[in-house]
Amino acid sequence: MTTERVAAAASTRIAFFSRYERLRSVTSTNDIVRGWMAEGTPEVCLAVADEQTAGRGRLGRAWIAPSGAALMLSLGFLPRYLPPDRLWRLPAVVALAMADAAEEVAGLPIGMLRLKWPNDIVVAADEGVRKLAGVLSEAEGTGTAAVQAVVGIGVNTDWRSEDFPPELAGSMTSLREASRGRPIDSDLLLAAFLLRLEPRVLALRDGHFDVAGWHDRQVTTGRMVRIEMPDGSAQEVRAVGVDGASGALLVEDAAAPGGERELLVGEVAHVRLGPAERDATRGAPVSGGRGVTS
Ligand code: BT5
Repeated sequence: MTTERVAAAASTRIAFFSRYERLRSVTSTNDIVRGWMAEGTPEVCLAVADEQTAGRGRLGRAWIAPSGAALMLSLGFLPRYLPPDRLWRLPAVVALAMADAAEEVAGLPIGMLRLKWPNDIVVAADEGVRKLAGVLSEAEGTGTAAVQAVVGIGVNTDWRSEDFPPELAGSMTSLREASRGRPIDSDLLLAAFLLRLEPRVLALRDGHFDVAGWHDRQVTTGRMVRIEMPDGSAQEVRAVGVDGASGALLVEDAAAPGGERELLVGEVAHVRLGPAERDATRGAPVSGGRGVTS
């Protein structure tokens, strides 16, 4: 897609948004959108920022992103069309639309970007996975007619590996690095993302969700994972899939009915991934990785 086509497409998409602001520096785009929703702004509203002074991840973790090297945005939804146990589909469609857009804008092979449950976008390499983007979903009024959800996403775009913060250098990547040095324009990525987001949100309103696409991008399936719980305990188990109804991660459990059990997003603090075993004859990752290293 050419720059002109993406720009034209993005401008027509603005009509989909009830409010769209591009901001220079904010604490967190999630806070901006939450404030708008408290004033009664309808869905879908969108805040994009060049810089965040208090960008955050889940469970109070920090999100670090220098100006000019990342795309940071939040979307506000009034998802009365989703039952409470399907709210997880909002951050999922944001992650899926961004993965599609990022592959196109960075010229990556389709399917190269994977989702690490619940909603990280990662690049899988032999030595492990590297995080490209993270999603923060915050809901209020769940189960009531006043339900609101703010979904924020941060993507490492034109960030060079030599500039990665030392504490993240071993676990993160950027679109620039994933595409072997191709310069990445965050505005183009934003436009491509908005193009892909709209049909996915319209589908959700109609009761549809791309379970197959979500399922296919999961990087955990067939791998050993280390599940860290909020109380500090941890367990190593084999992930066998994801559940398109509950959004849960499915893990092996010999004691459970059917030999597997569900882990819901709110129950888990962190998932670490073990290496995939390789099929020596074809070089493809296969189920059965053992040992958790990162
Ligand atoms: C996330 O949390 O991955 C959600 C990140 C959401 C960021 C967006 S930016 C726009 C909006 N406004 C906000 O304030 N937030 C959202 P979590 O799964 O908890 O991961 C956080 C962890 O990722 C940190 O503890 C670091 O280890 C790591 N991390 C921080 N910054 C990173 C980066 N730029 N790239 C890769 N990893 C990073």
